[in-house]
Amino acid sequence: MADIHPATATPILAEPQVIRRADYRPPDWWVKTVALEFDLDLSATKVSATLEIERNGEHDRPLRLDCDGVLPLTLTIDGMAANWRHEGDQIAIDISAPTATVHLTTTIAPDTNTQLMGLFASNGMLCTQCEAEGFRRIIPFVDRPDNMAVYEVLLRADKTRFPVLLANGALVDSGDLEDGRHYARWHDPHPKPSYLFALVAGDLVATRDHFTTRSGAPVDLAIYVRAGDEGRTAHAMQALKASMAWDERVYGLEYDLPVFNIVAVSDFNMGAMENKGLNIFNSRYILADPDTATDYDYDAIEGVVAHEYFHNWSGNRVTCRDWFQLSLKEGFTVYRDQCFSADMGSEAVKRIEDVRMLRATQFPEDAGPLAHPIRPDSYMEISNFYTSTIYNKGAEVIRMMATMAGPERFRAGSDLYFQRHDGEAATCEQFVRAMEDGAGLDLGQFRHWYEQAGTPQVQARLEHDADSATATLHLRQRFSPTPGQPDKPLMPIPLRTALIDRDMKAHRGEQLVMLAQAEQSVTFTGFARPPVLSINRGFSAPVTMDVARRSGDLLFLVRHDDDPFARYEALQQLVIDRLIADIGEEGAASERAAGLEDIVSVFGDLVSDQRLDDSMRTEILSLPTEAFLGEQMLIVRPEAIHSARRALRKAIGTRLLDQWRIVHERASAVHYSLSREARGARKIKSLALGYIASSEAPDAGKIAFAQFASADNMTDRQGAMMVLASMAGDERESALDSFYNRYQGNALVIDKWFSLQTSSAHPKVYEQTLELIQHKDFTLTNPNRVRALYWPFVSNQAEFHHASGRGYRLLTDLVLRLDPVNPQTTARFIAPLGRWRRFDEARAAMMRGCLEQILAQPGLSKDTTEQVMKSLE
Ligand code: B3K
Ligand code: ZN
Repeated sequence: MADIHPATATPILAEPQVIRRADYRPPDWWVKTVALEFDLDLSATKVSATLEIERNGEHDRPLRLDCDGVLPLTLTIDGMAANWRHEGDQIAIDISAPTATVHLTTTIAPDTNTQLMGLFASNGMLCTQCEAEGFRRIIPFVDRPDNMAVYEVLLRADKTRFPVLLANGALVDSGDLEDGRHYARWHDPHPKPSYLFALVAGDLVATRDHFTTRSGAPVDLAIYVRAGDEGRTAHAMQALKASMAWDERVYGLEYDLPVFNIVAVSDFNMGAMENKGLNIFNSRYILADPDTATDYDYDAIEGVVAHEYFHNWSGNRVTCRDWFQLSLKEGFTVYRDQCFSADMGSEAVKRIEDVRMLRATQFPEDAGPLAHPIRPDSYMEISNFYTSTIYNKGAEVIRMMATMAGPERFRAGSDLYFQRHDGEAATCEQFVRAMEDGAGLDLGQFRHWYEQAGTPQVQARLEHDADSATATLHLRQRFSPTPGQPDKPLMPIPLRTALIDRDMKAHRGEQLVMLAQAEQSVTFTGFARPPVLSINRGFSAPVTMDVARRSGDLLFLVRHDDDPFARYEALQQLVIDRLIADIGEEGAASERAAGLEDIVSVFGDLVSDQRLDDSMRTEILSLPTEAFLGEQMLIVRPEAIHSARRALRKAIGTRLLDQWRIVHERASAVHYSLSREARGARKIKSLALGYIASSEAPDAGKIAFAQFASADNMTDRQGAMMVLASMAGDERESALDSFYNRYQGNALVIDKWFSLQTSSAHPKVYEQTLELIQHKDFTLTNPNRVRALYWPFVSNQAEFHHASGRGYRLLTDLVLRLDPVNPQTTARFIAPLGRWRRFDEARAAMMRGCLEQILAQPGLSKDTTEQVMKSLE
């Protein structure tokens, strides 16, 4: 086996090299066409590649091919054996002619590839993940997104073990070979970068459907899963067809191949991958039926299927020139999938969910040592830059352009972008220019949103003058320094604003106020009495707002604002102010805090407010997380936050107990369906159950167990299980056991079983987590399982930040064990330790100590090294 190059992590010995955006140069040689042949086998796959290459310009530099753990076993140039030399993580070959045919062969071992990058094995099947730099783990190549080539792929494999053979594009030939083997030849006519290459081989079954594009082209659709899972693909297929129709209707973009294949795999580093014509998915974003998937899972599937489909244009037809432009495809595609999901369901609820996600993941990133602009200037390991900033803040930046332009002009901008850059590898700057030219926007100052890290802070104050009957809005923007960016230029911040009349409980129309200067005032006329300020409606700008507003005004907005997001926001602010005051923090928030009576009373009104549907009602009545409350404080106090929030939940639960019982009963009477009403009923049902449990009503355990036991769907079952998991008593144990026994063997549901326990507020959650790490179903080689166990624990603020430091040690132990197996997944777990500056000295010292211990580990991956080094800076 000496000629096999196992795809293991390359240990790094020195500090990883920094790659800079300013150093971009086009490649010295283009690869124009690629013919690949694979003899597929779990432990030894033979790969051969024939590359037609072309010198780029006048120079005598060698052809350089990127490689990571694979070297050529044979290499010829125009049929003649050629010499190559190793230069860092590339091989170099001298070539004198302007064009040449390069042929190389190698052998790789997919079954030892635990990093899940390149070609890897999962449950006996073979599949690839090449973004960002996985292709170089299959064959040495010009592995960068600006090299776009046409691919033809010949797959050969044992017919019994790998009856299905898939690659990008369309099948052009297939047939049987000797010795029980068979072959399939695929051709993709669209030039693409290597990161979009994919192949799949396995024993899979397909669910099939059809779509006809607006111009009449037929498309065969298929979703491939393991036998037994085919009954759980209908929702994903439905989402795919809806996405295809939506992109035609909203963006005028049609699909461009005769087949669209999706494959679900259980071992996958992220959600899914948009390979041209062959999307590969983490099975959690494909498989769903009412018994195993929650309503939330259904929505996530719809969103991810749409996201990957939309990449066919925003990512594949127009790709990225280099990885610094990642947000060009990711920010835009997230914005597109957000709008799609809003259209499919409730726009208001979707906006709240997206903002909640942004605040939970991106705002902390922007305020910490890993802060970076949506178009970064440098990186060590590109896998570390698939961040909430690139994705979610990137989407907010596109959304601001859409808000400023309005729908029609935004569409004109996007039309121009696709028309200008179709078939190209483009830059963020080119997107902005297309928006300027097509939408007629001046985005000169707006470009700072691409360059600058950190969340802008906006202060707003409304001043009323009775004599002139005017209201003047005073605005100010501020920025905190972020790593490498001590001073920041001013940004244009679009704020959707309305001034609401106190008597009429209405406004005269919303305005878009552009805050572009450090301080700015806008005067509104015709206000004899002071109106109530509603600002950053719909969360039109990704900023933190500090609005000088009395609690009475917030209570007014909760009751009367016609912008659903603003209503949600007003109640969140009331609750945050109250909790900050309860924790004993001084400052403006505490001073303006409403009394508990007022908060309970507004909750009571909203529980039965007829203008709200149940889904929106649940969003509004959910308390902010402990982690989000921590974000509001200079120094996070985990125990104080935990007990203050718990006390408020108990008060709301106890005082409104009768109402929660009524809501729970009303919602329990609604039969299961996927209608909006039924889904809303399930959502409010588990929220009501949570408040009943918080009230410590003696029958709470019984009600929760009854919901668990009688549930005919996963939403109700998991909702009840979440409440039970935090309670003491027999009901908890018996529900957990029955849940486990019922779903043993269903990996996605067993993931839930792990998460339910490690996210709970049970006093013994730490001990339970230790036991789960030893559970026979726990494994480090499946990223879903690792995340299912550890991520809820790490996000469980009071537990992870336990004063003893035991939470930090538990995470450190994971990082040290997981890094040699899967560096990409490991590196994601560094950020929670990197937040040490926000904690008291004792905790900060322990968190730093853990980071130092990790850095001292010999052979630590480049991925983890980068995150730890930045976190310690
Ligand atoms: N483009 C992929 C992400 C690839 C991540 C590589 N580390 C999925 C997506 O954003 O659609
Ligand atoms: Zn994406």
